Amino acid sequence: MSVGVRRLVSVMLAAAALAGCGSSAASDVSVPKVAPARTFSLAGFQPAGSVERGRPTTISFVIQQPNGRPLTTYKTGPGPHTGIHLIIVRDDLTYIIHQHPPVGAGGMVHQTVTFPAPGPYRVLVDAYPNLPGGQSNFQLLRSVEVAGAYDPRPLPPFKPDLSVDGYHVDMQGNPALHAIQAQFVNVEVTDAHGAKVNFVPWFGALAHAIFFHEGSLDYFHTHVCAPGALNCSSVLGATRISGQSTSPGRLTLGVLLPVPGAWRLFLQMKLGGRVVTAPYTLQVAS
Ligand SMILES: [Cu+2]
Repeated sequence: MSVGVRRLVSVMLAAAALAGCGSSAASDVSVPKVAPARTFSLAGFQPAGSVERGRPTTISFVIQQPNGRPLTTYKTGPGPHTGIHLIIVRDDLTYIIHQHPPVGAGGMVHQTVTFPAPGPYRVLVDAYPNLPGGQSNFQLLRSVEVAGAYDPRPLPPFKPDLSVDGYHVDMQGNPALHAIQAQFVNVEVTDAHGAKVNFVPWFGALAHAIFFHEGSLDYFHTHVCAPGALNCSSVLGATRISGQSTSPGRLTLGVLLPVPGAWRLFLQMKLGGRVVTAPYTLQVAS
């Protein structure tokens, strides 16, 4: 998420807090009127209240343009940077849900998800609008509370080799990562018999690397594509980065993170017809 978006979000939250305190405040207190932000926003977001774990829940919203009209046209075509990406993480980064909901009539978006456990969740809508001269993408945020006792877990330490759904995912070395620097990390993926897997495109990429910062939940997202693939790179400031896979079982991930600290990487790929998520804790120096 860009600093600009974060600033806007905090301005909007401050505006909401101001509006919300009107009911209990004395009536002679004058609250300055805050003009509506000229930005994209989520309208009609559901669920409005807390939800239950383990039960299908429909998330729905419309993205409202700065001019107040619903956003109905999104980028299409090759590569992963199309449409809407709905990414939901529990605040402690123990769970992730990643979906690509279709956009319905009037820009309405519906996606049914099942929250796995109680606690607060960050809902991140990463949108790629198809607007002339517009920005390539932006993120909008909401929170959803899943009822029940929240038992937050600390991030586990970095562990290079993971067993996930019968696959072996092995990050080569313990990478020395730095904020703002574009770096590459190699990952090997083998199946239960030790054979190198064949990566297949899933939503425009052979693998998706989704990064969230511990605590602040800052976000970045890079992709691994086949050589010569179109629209694979992600942009942070003036830097572009994309990962590559030139042989079976081997991914070269692009890592480019805006701030130092502990990050959780969710590495996702489609193997054997289902999405496999390998989570890594990465320490990023300044
Ligand atoms: Cu992706």
